[in-house]
Amino acid sequence: MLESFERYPLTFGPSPIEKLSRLSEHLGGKVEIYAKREDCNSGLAFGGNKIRKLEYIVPDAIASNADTLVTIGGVQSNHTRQVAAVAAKLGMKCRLVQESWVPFPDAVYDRVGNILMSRVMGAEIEFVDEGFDIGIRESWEQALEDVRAKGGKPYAIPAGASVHKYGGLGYVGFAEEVRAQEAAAGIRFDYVVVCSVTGSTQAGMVVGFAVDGRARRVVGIDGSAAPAQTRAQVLEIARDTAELVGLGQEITAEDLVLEEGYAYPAYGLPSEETNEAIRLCARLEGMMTDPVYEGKSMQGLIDLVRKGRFPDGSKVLYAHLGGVPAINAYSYVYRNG
Ligand code: 5PA
Repeated sequence: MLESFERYPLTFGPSPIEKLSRLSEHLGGKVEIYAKREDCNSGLAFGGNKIRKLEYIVPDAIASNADTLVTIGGVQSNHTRQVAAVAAKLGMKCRLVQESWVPFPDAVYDRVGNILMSRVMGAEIEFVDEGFDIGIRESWEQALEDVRAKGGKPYAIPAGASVHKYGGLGYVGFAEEVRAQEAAAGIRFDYVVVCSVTGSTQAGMVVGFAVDGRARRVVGIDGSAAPAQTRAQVLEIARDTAELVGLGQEITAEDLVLEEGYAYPAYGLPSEETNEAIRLCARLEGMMTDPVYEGKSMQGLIDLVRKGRFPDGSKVLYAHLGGVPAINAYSYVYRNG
């Protein structure tokens, strides 16, 4: 489906799939859990889901003759760190708007983890005192204007590289990659579990898996704590992406599964249950997840397995989308492990 789109390689190649045997056993052994390791998909500053999305956006940025990538996220945004890495790799400048999406008081919240790396990679960083919102922001539009006013040529990448005409393509490619890995291994996954916030990760998967009738087997776990907005954005991106790639079938609201029960108490803040899931997965599998995104989707996965949501014998693929650097900004929460 992606043959007619240009792709600029930024990843190592297909990301590995591994079986989480000890976690599967711990949860009763009736469901086989696997992880697709998007958290180690690239050598660009620890990689993650945005690197895969950016492979289909970068050709457009290069063609536009831009000299500066401009994007937005929270202070500990993984997305802004990945855009900073890609800009460095391309020899472009990078301008980042970091809004106060998470009211978190850790003393070094704005010094460590993602933002530390963005600084080291040379991005120009601007803090804006605005709360969480996945929509198009005035601060980002102003940053684009500011780059232009100073004689630069900006290229606009929205939050999470999501509401961009090519934002959904990377995760259509993920589905195609999974199909090839399934064929090679002689297995087939019954469900895919994925964290959803700005939406293009899940949207791309829904389109990619619609090809073989598995759109509704993509189980989104909301991490935004604003699920109505995330749901609407996933649906819009999925529809636009379906049309763009010529899917030949319509994506409806019923095709979109989004579990809303795990993002509490707020976006970016882990609950005790999220922290238990992070510890359980770390202690059984040595696989780290973060308190903002993947810890919540891991919590969702564990809870849904325990509740019997996946029939016995199911193979469930957990998409690990990255994000671990942010855990450094929560050092006090994990001071005793
Ligand atoms: C993010 C997003 P989508 O935004 O495509 O729905 O992906 C959610 C998601 N897991 C899941 C990790 C590790 C993520 O980083 N992060 C954002 C960021 O600014 O980092 C876009 C919100």
